[in-house]
Amino acid sequence: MLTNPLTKNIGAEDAAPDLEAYRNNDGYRGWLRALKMPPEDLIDLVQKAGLRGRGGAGFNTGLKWSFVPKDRQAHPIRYLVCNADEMEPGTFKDRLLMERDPHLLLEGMAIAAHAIGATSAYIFIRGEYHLATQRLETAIAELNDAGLLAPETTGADQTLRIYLHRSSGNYICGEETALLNALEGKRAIPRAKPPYPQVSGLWGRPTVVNNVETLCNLPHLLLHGADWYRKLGHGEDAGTKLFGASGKVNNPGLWELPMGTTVREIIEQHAGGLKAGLTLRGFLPGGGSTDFLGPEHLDLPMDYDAIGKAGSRLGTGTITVLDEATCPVGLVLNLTRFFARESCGWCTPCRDGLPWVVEILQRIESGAGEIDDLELLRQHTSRMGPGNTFCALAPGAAEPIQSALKLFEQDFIDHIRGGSCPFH
Ligand code: L3W
Repeated sequence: MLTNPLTKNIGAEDAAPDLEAYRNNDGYRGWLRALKMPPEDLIDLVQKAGLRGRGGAGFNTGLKWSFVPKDRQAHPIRYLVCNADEMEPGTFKDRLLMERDPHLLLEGMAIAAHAIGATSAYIFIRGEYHLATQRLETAIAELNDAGLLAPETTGADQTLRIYLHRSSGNYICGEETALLNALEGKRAIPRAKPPYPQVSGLWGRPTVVNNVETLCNLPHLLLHGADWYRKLGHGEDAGTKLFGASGKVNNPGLWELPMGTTVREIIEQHAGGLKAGLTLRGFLPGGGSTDFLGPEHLDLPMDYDAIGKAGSRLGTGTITVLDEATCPVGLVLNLTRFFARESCGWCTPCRDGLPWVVEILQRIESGAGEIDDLELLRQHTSRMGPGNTFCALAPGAAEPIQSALKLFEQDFIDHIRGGSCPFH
């Protein structure tokens, strides 16, 4: 039985299957099956399969689709948007999928569009993803030329149109409502939620925003069923996931593994362990906007709830490893500089708070900090917490800082007392 649905077409060579090769390998069969199902049954199937959003929040995908209004006469126009604006620090999973198997994503989009009744679908892609853009453009043209998205195949009233939109913005464009504003040609600032996009999204119409990897799970889920999909996971969560590791490991990269694979297996087996002479001090489980966990959490399964209960988030599932020879203050400063630069400036705690935090971290890292700065950091980051901003950027940026202050407080104190960075 298939155990690597996301990467089954990805070989050693840097190439992507064209439409013919993709179809010869079960391609678009999941979608043809989906087309025979009433949308409600399709939504139910995906919900029961337990597929959770792979963009970082882990919201149940079928449940998200179920919020789209059922009454098609009252809501004739609906949109599907694929969030391909991958910019989370340490995260490079969606890029692999788009570059190496673009038809898998397009098939997933066609399935999702059928489920929610969308006849227009957008891929909002990070502007720097040149190769992925090129390969998706080619794949969309192949699909259109083959007439596969036309009513004769889909049975829908209209052809499904898939548009590729290159982002000219920054990290905040990956937040789903800022993304919708950017697609509408407006300034990319988050909108208040509720209303959630499923009810009022692009141009005020019901809209589902799904991450690339989430959509790539759909073709094989349809082909092999919900039970098969659930059993792919080793723990509480269903399916497989592209897990990654970066930092001073021997073999940084990405691997498709069952949900629930332990952190230890990813770091020691797949990433080949830390480089000679280094030991693990901590790790960010899934991107720069998650909390650090320590070596005592190495045997945790990479599941949403298990990582959540340990005090962090699975996020994007791409682990950043911190070794004991790397300065945690410098690492956190680097991340915070990124988040401060990428803030859209809409909310005060983010626009003004993050540059303040950068200034304090910079002071500490350079050895010019004072012991009161630690309390200042705690205060500033607590003011960025959930509920104080429109979106998750500032609360996410606060997570590595707050957890570093708990786990590595002595390093901050050593910088201040020693008057310089002990790692230099
Ligand atoms: C209806 C409700 N829908 C939630 C939907 C919502 C959205 C999804 C998740 O941030 C995280 C963030 C980053 N009724 C609903 C509902 N929904 N409640 O579910 O929503 P939410 O608000 O939990 O999260 P979010 O704003 O989408 C995502 C973190 O991911 N992250 C960042 C990843 C970045 C990338 C990238 O660069 N591509 O993936 C990593 O950890 O910090 O916490 O669709 O509509 N009651």
